Amino acid sequence: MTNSPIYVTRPVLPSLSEILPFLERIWGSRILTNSGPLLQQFEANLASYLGVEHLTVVCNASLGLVLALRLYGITGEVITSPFSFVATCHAIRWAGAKPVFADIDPHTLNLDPAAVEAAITPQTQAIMAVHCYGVPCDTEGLADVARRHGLRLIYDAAHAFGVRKGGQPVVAQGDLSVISFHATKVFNCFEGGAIVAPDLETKQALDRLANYGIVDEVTITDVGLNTKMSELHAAVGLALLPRMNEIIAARDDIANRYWQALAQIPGIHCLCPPGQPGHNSYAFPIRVGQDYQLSRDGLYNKLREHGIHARRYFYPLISDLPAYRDLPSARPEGLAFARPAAEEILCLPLYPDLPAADQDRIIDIISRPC
Ligand code: T4K
Repeated sequence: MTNSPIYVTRPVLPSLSEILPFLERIWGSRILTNSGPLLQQFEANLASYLGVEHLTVVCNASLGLVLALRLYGITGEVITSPFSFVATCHAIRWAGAKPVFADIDPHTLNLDPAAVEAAITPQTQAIMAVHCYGVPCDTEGLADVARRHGLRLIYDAAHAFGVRKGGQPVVAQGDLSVISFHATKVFNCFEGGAIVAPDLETKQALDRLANYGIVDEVTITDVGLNTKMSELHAAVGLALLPRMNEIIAARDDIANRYWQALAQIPGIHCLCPPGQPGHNSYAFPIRVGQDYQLSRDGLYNKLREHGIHARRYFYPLISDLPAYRDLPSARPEGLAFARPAAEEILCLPLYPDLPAADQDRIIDIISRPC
């Protein structure tokens, strides 16, 4: 047991001996960025690990989402979830488009296709759905709505590294999917992300957008950005990737231990049952019901008193933030399931090397909070 704070997550790092050979290659070549050899190798290894053919690695998922929207020239309305990290909606604004909120399904916490369909107007151009906590969206339902209304379907797959649905990689769904490799994610490169593309032509277009729109020394075809990943970040990814099965299995074990201990407590509803095939145990969210002894915030504060930093992902709702709350779709009566989710959900500490004694302490406090 430790008295130091227990955070909601901790990144896994490659050992220094695992990363050193990659650093030696960088120092030897003095190629530091601009699609260097490590970045290219990382893209190939990553695509193979994820089971997809084409992807563009970028410096973070936020800019990946901006590029995805820019690729299709989307400046009209984009229907999205209010129950997500702010980056989802900020990306829509940075791309020059207009976010429109639709409600979530109370079970998956992801966009409800029927609510999406009800929010469509003549200005709607795209849907940006989030696989919240790595739980797959209703991809068939969303694809059906997108197809019938001629909309682009872009997935914020920030949480969905390695997730499979029906045996297939969930990041292969939709027009594009954007994964995050931030320090807080299942797989990290300190900072980073990837956009999964359906074909080589789309990948090449994304590569150009990620590098100012440059085709060659004298040809610049698009108003691109600089969203490249450096060789140093790619080195971290290359060194960590071979350990990902082991890392996800360790996360599953922690999630399973929580489930065994907490699922029977009155008022505590565990939202992501472990052992679901293809899940990545991104988080362990619990819903604190009326029949628990404390409110969600009461439990959050109680854990804090003990140095345990559980987090209220995602509170406040994006639609309640000053930048978005005046949008017509932000009215609370239209978000009947998202609002209670933001008020009742708490994500417990989960990372592969969370010590069992620390996890027992967390379980103990939740079991006997008063
Ligand atoms: N879409 C969704 C659905 C997302 O969740 C995110 C990011 C994005 C898009 C955008 O992806 P990126 O552009 O970041 O690639 C964190 C992360 O900063 C953010 O990446 C993440 N979602 C979000 C859910 O969580 P904070 O403000 O809660 O992070 P912070 O600094 O409080 O970190 C949480 C805990 O993690 C700390 O208490 C300790 C631990 N930690 C954190 C960092 C950064 C470490 O141990 N080491 C570290 O280096 O936003």
